[in-house]
Amino acid sequence: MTNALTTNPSILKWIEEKIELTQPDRVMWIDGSHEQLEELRAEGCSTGELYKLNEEKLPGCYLHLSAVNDVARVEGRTFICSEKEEDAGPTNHWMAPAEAYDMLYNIARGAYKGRTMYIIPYSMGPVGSPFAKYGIELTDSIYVVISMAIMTRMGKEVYAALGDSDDWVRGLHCKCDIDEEKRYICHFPQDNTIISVNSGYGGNVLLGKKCFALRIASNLGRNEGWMAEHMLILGVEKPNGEITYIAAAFPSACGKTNLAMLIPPELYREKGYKVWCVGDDIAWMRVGEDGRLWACNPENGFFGVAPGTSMKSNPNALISTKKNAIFTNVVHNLDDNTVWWESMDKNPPKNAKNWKGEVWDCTDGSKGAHPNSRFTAPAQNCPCLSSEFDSPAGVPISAIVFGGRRAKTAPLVYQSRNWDHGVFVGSIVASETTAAATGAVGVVRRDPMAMLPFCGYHMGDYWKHWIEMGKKLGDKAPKIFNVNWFRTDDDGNFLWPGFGDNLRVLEWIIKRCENAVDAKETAIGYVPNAGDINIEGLEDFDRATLESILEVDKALWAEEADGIEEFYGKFGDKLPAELKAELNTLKANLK
Ligand code: GTP
Ligand code: SPV
Ligand code: MN
Repeated sequence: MTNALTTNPSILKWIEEKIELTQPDRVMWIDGSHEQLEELRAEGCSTGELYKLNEEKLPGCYLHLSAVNDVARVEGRTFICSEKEEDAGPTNHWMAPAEAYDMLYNIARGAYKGRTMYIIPYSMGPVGSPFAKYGIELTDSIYVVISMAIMTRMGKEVYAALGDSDDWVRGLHCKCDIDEEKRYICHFPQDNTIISVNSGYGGNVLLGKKCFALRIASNLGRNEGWMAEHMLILGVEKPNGEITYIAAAFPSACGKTNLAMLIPPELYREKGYKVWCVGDDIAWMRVGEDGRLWACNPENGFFGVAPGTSMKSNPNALISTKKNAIFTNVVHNLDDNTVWWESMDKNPPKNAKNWKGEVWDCTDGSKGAHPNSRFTAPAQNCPCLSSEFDSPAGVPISAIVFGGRRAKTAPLVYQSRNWDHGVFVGSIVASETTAAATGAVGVVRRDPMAMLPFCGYHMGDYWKHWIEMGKKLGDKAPKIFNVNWFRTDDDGNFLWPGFGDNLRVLEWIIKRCENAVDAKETAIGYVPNAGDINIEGLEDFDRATLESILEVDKALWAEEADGIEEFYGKFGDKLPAELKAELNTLKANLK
């Protein structure tokens, strides 16, 4: 093959087959160089796929608008194509591999005619680290190439790291006609292969992210004895310099990026507290040589929710977007060629286009940015990026935190009694749905470990894997907690201030890990004594409100237990006995 950047036979063979299938006019081997990326950005601007933004105010930044019918993940069109249907489990859509390949190849046949095939080599995790896994994505989208350059370690060093190995993840993306009826995101765990057709939206086409780092990697982790989770990773530094690392799983658009980049309240800043971001969406975790659980963020950038990101809510995220970033489906401010979204500030631009590219009147009541509009920003831009970000060993995790968006029921925070009970707590996560996926918003659904749309195999086997990891970790296992920042009053107002003030809850969590504070035993686990959550310096928030959001309402939890039992019913024999026992304990505790 001409200009090939590798002699790896498994890569060359696979690419030759895909060239034959898709029939590109041109093939471009992406090497990761600045020059090549600049050339592609310029080409993207010339075709309208990208807009170059104000170089003074947003240097190196671009705006991209996806098709109006293509703005979020499509869970109904996402498939796990395992050999056996049973291995996909009741929470995934399944298609037989032969049938899926056949259908997808029919869609992909000739799909690159008149287009260029870009060959993207990328690493999830620092190249050469024990965590690293490699992938090749073929795409016909410049937006995908320049986004992968931010979100992954992309470039020809991946070929050097791979040598002649065939241990790499195959990814084929074809934009086709962005036809919703022919949109499919398919995963073949037995072949380490992902095929995505008829979409241009990040979550469906940046194949290193949810497709590889969660759906395929969860299979790899199960087989190889590690974990791939939908978790942020952060470090809390105390005034004495000690850093405690926490991993937290919340469903999409429920606050991972915000928590990962938290700025401590003034009171804590004055004392010398700092929070360091290791990752905001995905954690790969394995047992280290010391027997503890170590975590690494396999990504190299943030694909964050834009609306709501402001200097007030998340300055670190906003600052991360100020250079070399890509904005998708936000408002284009035509006066100064910058971007805007709801709640960025109180000054929506007067002369602007909305996320659909239409002239937008900010006074007409319509939203300018799509609720799932996103920024793609290099991790290195983040002012609070952890010095361990590139560490090949990862960071040691002391606490795992689950959470969701619940107006009622779940208290602000509680701790599980032990690892198996913690697995139960993760398995019963429920949350009100958000705009991150197509479908109704605000409906409570079960989202175990925030992995419902991302677990690449049978959820019952996944829970079993969690239980086995606990056995391996023994008394070195992280402590497991659940949080809920989203309790509301009768008028729907959030009761807990959230954001930076969430550190007050993390502080309690860390103290529990150090056995430095007592707790109240309740039917669902350990809940803080209200006096142990520091509310000093909070305006308009009193002890009575705190007590109200720490409350465990037995009647609501009895309903919850019924819901869990019904949900568990889907898993039949695959429901681990440990979880069944935990449900029985919960029911007994509620009597
Ligand atoms: P994905 O990238 O989809 O996985 O989302 P995420 O979990 O990283 O969510 P993100 O941090 O982007 O937050 C999503 C929404 O939740 C934003 O609108 C935030 O303003 C809101 N949010 C985050 N943290 C809090 C909080 O502590 N309290 C309240 N009330 N809202 C929050
Ligand atoms: C999520 O939905 O959890 C995201 C965005 O992080 S996407 O990459 O679209 O999955
Ligand atoms: Mn996510």
